[in-house]
Amino acid sequence: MSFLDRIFPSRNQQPSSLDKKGLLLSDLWIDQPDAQEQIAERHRRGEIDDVTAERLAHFEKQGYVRIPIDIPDEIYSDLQNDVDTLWRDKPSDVAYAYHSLLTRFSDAKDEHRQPSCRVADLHTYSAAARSLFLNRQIFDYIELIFGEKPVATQSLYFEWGSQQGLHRDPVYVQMVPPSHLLASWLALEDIGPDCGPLIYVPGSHRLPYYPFGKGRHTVDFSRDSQKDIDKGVQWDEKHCRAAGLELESLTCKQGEVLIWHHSLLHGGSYPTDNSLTRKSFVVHYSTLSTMKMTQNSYVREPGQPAVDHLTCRRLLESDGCHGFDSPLHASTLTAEAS
Ligand SMILES: O=C(O)CCC(=O)C(=O)O
Repeated sequence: MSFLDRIFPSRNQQPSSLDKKGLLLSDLWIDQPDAQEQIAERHRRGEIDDVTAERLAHFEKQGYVRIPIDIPDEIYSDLQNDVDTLWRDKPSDVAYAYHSLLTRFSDAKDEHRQPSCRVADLHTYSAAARSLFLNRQIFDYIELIFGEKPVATQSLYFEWGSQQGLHRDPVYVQMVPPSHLLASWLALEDIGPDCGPLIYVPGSHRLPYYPFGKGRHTVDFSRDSQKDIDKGVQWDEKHCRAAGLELESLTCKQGEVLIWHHSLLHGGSYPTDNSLTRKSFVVHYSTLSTMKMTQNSYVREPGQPAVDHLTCRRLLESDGCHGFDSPLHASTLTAEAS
């Protein structure tokens, strides 16, 4: 038992977030045993068309769905210009991460603009990114899967692949309740096999979670070590092998979206051609009725352990789609107003 566990015994007495099979507890209709019947029934009643019924059925079985969306060409070019301007101006109210926690852009080093770098909440800086963050075509599917109004909580822009190992989002991204989490991944250019495509394991959303503590699916960096995280990776690999599940990688055209179930194992593969970019935009969503704020942690100064934990309740809205402003940007607005 650790020192912290001895002085705060209630730390370990959180209600379990996992069911008897080790799956994340979920009240979403798509996670109920009769989900396929519900889809068939809605199709029979004419509430959803053939394509939508097929896509929802695929999502329920495989844990993801691919949908092509129409995005005007200027959005792609405006976004690219905004990213170039961002790296030139380095504002303090946008954050990025390069092998670290999120750091303010004002501390960015030009040499960090390379594979595995990610920009957080570009949607507060770029109108083009905001139009993707609050994209009606994607929201329509997210709303169908949740069965209620969604809220976009966070965006991530990748100029290259993340090179992140296979993981499940709820282990790191906390929503209220934890199962109310979906993600969309949008290809900002054609994605071939050599640029380090997105990888995922179809069907893995129904595999049990590695318990970091009793009934605890989340990693807690104050008590879990890299060894615990590695054990979780081995656990996932073992369960995929036992279930005969295989890795797939996403090669696709610009404008294709992949929406994944909260528990789908996914990550970023390594490029075989380092000269290639792999531009993509990821958005996380929860449900508007339950998620009252978003939060992020930012390193106060590069190389320093001190971290600011910021929250944001400020909602942006477009075409009936809602999403949170970034905590970092919202804190700057508050500081300016006071
Ligand atoms: O695009 C990628 O390489 C992976 C993104 C990812 O894993 C995530 O956003 O959770």
